[in-house]
Amino acid sequence: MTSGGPVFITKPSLPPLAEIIPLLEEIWNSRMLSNNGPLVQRFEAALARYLGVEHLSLVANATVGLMVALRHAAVAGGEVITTPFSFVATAHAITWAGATPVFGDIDPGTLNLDPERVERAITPRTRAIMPVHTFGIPCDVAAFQDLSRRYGIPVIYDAAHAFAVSDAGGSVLQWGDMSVLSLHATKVFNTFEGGAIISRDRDTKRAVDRLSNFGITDEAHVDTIGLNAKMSEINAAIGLTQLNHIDDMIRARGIVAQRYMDGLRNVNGVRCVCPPCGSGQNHYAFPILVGRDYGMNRDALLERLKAHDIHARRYFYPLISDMPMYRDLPSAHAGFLPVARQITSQILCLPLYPDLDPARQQTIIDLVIQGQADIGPDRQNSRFDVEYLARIAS
Ligand code: T4K
Repeated sequence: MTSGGPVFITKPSLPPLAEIIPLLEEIWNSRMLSNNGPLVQRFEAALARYLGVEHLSLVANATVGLMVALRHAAVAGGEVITTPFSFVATAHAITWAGATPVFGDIDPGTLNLDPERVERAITPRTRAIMPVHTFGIPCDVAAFQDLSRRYGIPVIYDAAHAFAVSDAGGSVLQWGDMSVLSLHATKVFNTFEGGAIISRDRDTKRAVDRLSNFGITDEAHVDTIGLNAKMSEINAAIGLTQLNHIDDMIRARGIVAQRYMDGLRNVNGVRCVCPPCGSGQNHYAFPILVGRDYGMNRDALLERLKAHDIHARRYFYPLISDMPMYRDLPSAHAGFLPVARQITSQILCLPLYPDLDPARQQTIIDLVIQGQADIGPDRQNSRFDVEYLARIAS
């Protein structure tokens, strides 16, 4: 066991307490705590400016944000094509919106939903496509745009991981009909809990805002079945102060990611999953794939790190399509999702946050390097696959 305390997958960044006090005083003085108060309005405008998008709505978290976006797309009673390789909120939001998730396989390079597989899954019941920019790696946005245009189906991005991610054309959040960001404690930019819906136009933003506020249009009128998805003033106060530091936080993440890249570049059987060079990355996560030619299987490496009080995470394992509430869907059949199945058995996200101690990070790198030579009984990935299938079936 190495000393130095536990290292978790992430450690939320916080602004200096002193910066937040004046905003708390504003709240205490105004007694406006929620319902599109002054700090929410200020933060909404500031965040839209920072992200380079025009129509942004703050919400309580990404899960309700996705529910609102899907509700606006009127998906109820139909199907929404999505990825099985994501956090369970992706599929749950579809189900809560009254639709059935249809799982498509993923691209082995980006780990994102594969547009070709999506096209094959489109039926007259398809109401939307919901890709995820997994780990902040941009989806093939042009291909999804093309599908959307040809079939007349909206694309709603689960952009929970894609804060400040951009490509040559600017923010990836500009693509699709709507994108939903998470501002949760574990994300690149956090407001403790929070989220944001980016809409393509003003009318969509208006509709989204109404849906997030019970469907209320004015004191005497409610014109749709909305829900309470509002962000509170205190979350907005945190967001406003976090904005002062976000560039430094992303830069620091980049340094940590680069140290992993340098340290793990030549490890046999380990592939670092990285966004394409030159894109505006946010370094949300550092996923590696532990292949069959590594010295042990993924779970053995996870345990080895744990023995040193280092808590890597298997994001995302199991596949959503293997969870009890989804595994009987026709699209969840293992044979349809060979890439996702392979990736979920190999994926491991290493701890990454701005102030990760370089010495502790070196321990992580050393342990991964040592594992490549450690050919023992744990190495049997094929056995792992069998165990995985048995576990999810039980
Ligand atoms: N779509 C996608 C693709 C998502 O990944 C997510 C959320 C969503 C939608 C929904 O977004 P939100 O509705 O949450 O806005 C965590 C997060 O709770 C979840 O937000 C996130 N994705 C998911 C990938 O990770 P858990 O259950 O793995 O978190 P937990 O509690 O095990 O925390 C991980 C580690 O982080 C802990 O070991 C310690 C550290 N931690 C965590 C929290 C909450 C802290 O140090 N401080 C904290 O406050 O789900």
